[in-house]
Amino acid sequence: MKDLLSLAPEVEQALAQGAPVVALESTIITHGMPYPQNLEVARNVEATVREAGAIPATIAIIAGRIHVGLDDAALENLAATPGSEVMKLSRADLAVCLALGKTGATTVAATMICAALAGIRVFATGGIGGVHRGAEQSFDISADLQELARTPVTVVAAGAKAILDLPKTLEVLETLGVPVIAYGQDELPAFWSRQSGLAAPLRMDDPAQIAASARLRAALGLAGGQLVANPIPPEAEIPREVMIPFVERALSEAEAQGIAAKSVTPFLLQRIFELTEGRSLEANIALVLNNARLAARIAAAMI
Ligand code: PSU
Ligand code: MN
Repeated sequence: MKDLLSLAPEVEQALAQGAPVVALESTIITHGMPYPQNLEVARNVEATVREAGAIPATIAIIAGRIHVGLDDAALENLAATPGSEVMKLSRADLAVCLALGKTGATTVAATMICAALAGIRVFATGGIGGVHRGAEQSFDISADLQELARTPVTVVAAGAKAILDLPKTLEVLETLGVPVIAYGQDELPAFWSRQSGLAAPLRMDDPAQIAASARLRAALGLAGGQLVANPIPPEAEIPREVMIPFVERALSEAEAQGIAAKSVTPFLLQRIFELTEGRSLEANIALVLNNARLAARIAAAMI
């Protein structure tokens, strides 16, 4: 394992001392946001985790090794490389990327796997993948959902992206036995918006409760992690009724152009960015920073 896993010195030290560490994904950098905002966001998210008292560990595969914690040069290099030249890695792709000695960005699923290997139990991101609209035809259901059922990492996200079929995403998570915990409100948040029109299955108001339920899952011998759905701050949100027409338009364009498989999520995010004239990116940045803060508090409560 040592041959495959490279821990940044400060991450290794924090884990050895039992200090709080928060994992961060890299697909959001390579496939989720345009350059150079992606680099600025990646740096700001790390700084936010530090300010909140934890050590950040951004995860990516670089030249066939799993890196847990990237230095600034590695972060910059990843952010500046076009998404088309970096593999987008989920559970299915991880070992192939390593075997080929390639560079790849980890999705929520792959980041959870690498975090768990390193001994990190909390991970902050923007939004998880889920059940795509029309999945009854396309079968497009993100591997992120299965991963939450198998790998013991608490994932802090702003709900699932509103480009997805949220009711179906909740149903699949329920079937898989994944706790979906809204933070501080009864309603499931919908990424750019605080409201989704759907009741969240579970609610907690305190990071210590979230840490306790992670511990108790392990004590009960229950595999898998937890999804914490943290609403975007009110001042940064784009209300649901404003987002709906943009989302609908991006979805119909994707269908008309035959966008499929791994390209669906990056295509939709990029089109919504254009259609909202950058407003969706501002909201995306605010919610990721907000998730980084909460994840750091949960990681501290797990000590
Ligand atoms: N949320 C974002 N931006 C992103 C993603 C999520 O705000 O880029 C990425 C995550 O890495 C997530 C992936 O795991 O999209 C889901 O992709 P898919 O739908 O192909 O499983
Ligand atoms: Mn998919």
